Amino acid sequence: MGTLPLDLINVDSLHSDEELQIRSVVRQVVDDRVRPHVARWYEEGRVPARELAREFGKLGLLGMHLTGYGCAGASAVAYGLACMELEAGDSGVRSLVSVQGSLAMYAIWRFGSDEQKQRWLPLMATGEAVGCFGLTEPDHGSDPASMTTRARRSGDDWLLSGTKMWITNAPIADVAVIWARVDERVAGFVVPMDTPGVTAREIGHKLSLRASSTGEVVLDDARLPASAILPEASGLKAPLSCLTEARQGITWGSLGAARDCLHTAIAYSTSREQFGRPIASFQLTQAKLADMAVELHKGYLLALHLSRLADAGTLRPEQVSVGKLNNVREALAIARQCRTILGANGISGEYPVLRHANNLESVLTYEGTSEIHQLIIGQRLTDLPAFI
Ligand code: TGC
Ligand code: FAD
Repeated sequence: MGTLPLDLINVDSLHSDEELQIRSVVRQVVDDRVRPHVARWYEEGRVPARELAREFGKLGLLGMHLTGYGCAGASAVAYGLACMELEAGDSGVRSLVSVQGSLAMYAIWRFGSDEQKQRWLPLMATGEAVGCFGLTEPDHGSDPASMTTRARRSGDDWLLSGTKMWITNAPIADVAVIWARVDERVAGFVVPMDTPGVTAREIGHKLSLRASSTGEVVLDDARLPASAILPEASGLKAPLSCLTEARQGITWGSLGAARDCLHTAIAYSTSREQFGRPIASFQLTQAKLADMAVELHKGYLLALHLSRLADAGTLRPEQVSVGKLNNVREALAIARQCRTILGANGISGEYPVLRHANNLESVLTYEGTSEIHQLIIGQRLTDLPAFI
């Protein structure tokens, strides 16, 4: 199998041998370690995240686009291909890797002290330590500038108080990057999860991203040494630049989920017969398949173009919004359309399609909702901010 079903426009020819090699290694690990189990993980709402983290660490997938400290130093394109293959398994599995590498590790790598980097990055690159990233709060999601989590001085120490909500990996994490207000400015803190005053609770009853651990983090006067602050992070720009990293992985990853749905729909419709013929022989089915393949290939070219800009060092945040908005929106439309092709089987966990569709509902919301990305693009087009 090529990168996309039938690879209609030969996107494989746009990649180096090394990129294609990374793709096939990640595809293999997903086939071996994720695909056979993921329907059960999803159903049970449990995933062996720490075990997977160590396996992904061995393959160099954690913080793979970062350099030094045991990180692989891969290109943005290679990282994107890895995200695509992981999310073809499940969005929750890709989330595990993006939160670790693009959010928690990136924040420490980009804004941390030498001591913070030496202590955490090598452990996180191997998956021995799992990280999480706490920006969202119960009352402040799209508008993190209004956060109420605060850090105040107590002698040389810091005391952190507040609540972070919807934090991927929090219940299983060893360390959190927590964003908090210090006076009027936003600052970042590296918080070991066993710090007294820090508790993480699993959020239950999720109907989406069930193969991923999501939690609430409560900080109740959690005492941290002076050295816990990220010295290079000043203001909201710091966490937002971490989001720019993670949104690139999502631009690719969402295509993986869509690809898996389209593969399933093609295989199903060519074998399922109604009215004495395969349902794939009906023109209405073929129109659906063709339209989905076209969107998938367009999204691929967009993701590749943006990652090449990232590798050239010229990618801008609003360009990332174009990718995240389009590719997640189209991936969700593809997943829903594929579900119709599977008929009643489309709602069964025996097939991956509704699981992907349900997951993509979270992906549409996290890392900036589709509306927020529309507004970011709108601001660029008009020079008029419409957030407030
Ligand atoms: P605004 O005044 O626009 O910006 C403040 C400063 O930040 C700069 N900036 C960025 N820099 C890098 N990357 C970006 N994406 C940036 N966006 C803005 C900006 O230039 C400015 O710099 P400076 O030097 O002037 O100070 O800030 P605002 O308060 O008006 O907010 C803008 C808005 C709404 C776009 C932003 O708040 C936003 O993106 N909101 C969405 C929140 C969000 O995406 N949260 C995600 C939480 S993490 C998560 O969901 C993980 S999911 C798990 C997984 O990934 O798998
Ligand atoms: P709100 O901000 O309340 O938005 C609700 C609705 O209002 C949306 O449709 C939104 O687009 C719309 N809206 C808001 N403001 C405007 C506006 N100005 N104009 C037009 N429409 C607007 N966060 C983390 O920090 N770390 C994580 O690891 C993390 N993991 C997550 C995992 C999952 C499974 C999920 C579901 C979320 C996760 N999040 C995480 C949180 C995620 O980033 C937020 O849910 C997201 O930013 C949206 O915030 P909200 O849910 O509070 O929605």
